[in-house]
Amino acid sequence: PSVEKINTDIVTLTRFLTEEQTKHKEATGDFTYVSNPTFTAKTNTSRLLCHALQFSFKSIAYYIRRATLINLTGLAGSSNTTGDDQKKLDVIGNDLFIAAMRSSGKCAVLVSEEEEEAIYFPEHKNARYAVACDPIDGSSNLDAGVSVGTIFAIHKLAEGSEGKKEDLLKPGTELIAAGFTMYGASAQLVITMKGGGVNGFTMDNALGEFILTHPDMRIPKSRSIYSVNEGNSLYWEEPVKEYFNSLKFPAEEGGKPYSARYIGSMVADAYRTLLYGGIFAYPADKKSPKGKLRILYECAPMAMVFENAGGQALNSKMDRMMEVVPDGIHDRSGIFMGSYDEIEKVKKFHK
Ligand code: AHM
Ligand code: MG
Repeated sequence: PSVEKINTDIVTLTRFLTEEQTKHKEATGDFTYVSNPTFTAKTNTSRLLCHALQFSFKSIAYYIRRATLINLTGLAGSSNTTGDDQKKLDVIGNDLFIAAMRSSGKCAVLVSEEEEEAIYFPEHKNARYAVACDPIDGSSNLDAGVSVGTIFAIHKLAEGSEGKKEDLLKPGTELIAAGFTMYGASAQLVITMKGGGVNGFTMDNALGEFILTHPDMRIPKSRSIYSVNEGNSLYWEEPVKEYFNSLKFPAEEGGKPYSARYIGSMVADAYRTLLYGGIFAYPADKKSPKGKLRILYECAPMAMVFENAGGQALNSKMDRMMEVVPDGIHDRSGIFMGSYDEIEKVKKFHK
C-alpha cells in the first residue's frame, strides 16, 4: 500500500474507552464514565475490568485457534448445569473467564453458563460490578472450526450490596455495558454502553490489540435475510409458522422470497444480522415452551446491542427483551431480534 493510505492514528479499545470517559465527564462513575476526572480510582475500576475482559477474549481466541493442534477438540467428559456435554474448550474458556474476572479485582459476582451457581469474589471489597457470561457460545460448532463467541453483560451492584445474584436478576434496561466477541476469520468485539451506540473492534494479532474498525454500528432498517433453526418448525406456534412462511412465500405476485442463513452460533448469526440486517430468531416452541437461549448471558446482552444499533429485540410473548426480569440465573427465553422493520412484521403476525 502507498504510504499515505496507512492509518497511523489507530483507535485501540483502550484509547476508545479513555476518550469516551473524557467525553462523558458529567456522567456517573460507570463502567467507563467518571464523575470527576481527578477521581482516578473510578477510572481505574472500569479500565481494570475492561482489561480483564479483553485479556479473556484474547486468550480464548488463542486457544480456539490452536485447538486442533494441541488436542483440545472433543468432549471434556463432564456436563454443565443444563446437562449439555462440555467440550474441552468450554471448560478452558470458562476457567479463563473466571480467572480474568477474579484477577481484575473489580467483579464481585459472576454468572457463567458453565457454572450452576453464581461465583463470588468476597476478597475484593471494592468490586462494584456483577458480570454474566457465556464463555464459548455455539460450542457445538467448535470441532468443525466454525465461528463461536463469548457473550458478556455487566451490571453495577445495588447500593450497599457486596455482590449477590440479585445484582444480576435485573432487566436488561439496567445493564451498564454488554456485548460479545466472535472468534471468526478474525476476532470481532462488539460493545455497547448504557445510553450509547454500538462499536465494533477487530483484533490485530500482530499488535495484540482490538482496533476500532466499525464505529457507531447501525443495523439496516430491513433486509430480506432470516436466521432460525427450521428443524424446529414442527414445534412452532402458529404465528411463528405463519411469519416465516410469509418470508418464503411472499403474498404479492412476483415478490422475492428471503434468503436463509443459519450458522447455529448465536454470536455469528447475530454479528451477520447486525451488519447486513434481517432477523435472527430462536422462538419458544411446543418442545421448549420457555425457549432455548438464556436471558442473562445470551438474550439480554444481544438485545442491548441490537436496540442500541437501531434494531429491536422481543421475547416470544412479544415483550421487549430488555424489560424481561429473570427469576433464576439460568432462565431461558424465546427471542426475535433484528432490523427494526422486520421485528415490526413479527409483531403483526402475533396480534
Ligand atoms: P450453547 O450456549 O450451548 O452453545 O447453545 C447456544 C447456541 C446458540 O449459539 C445458537 O443460537 C443455538 O444454541 C443453536 O441451537 P440449535 O442447535 O438448537 O439450533
Ligand atoms: Mg450459549
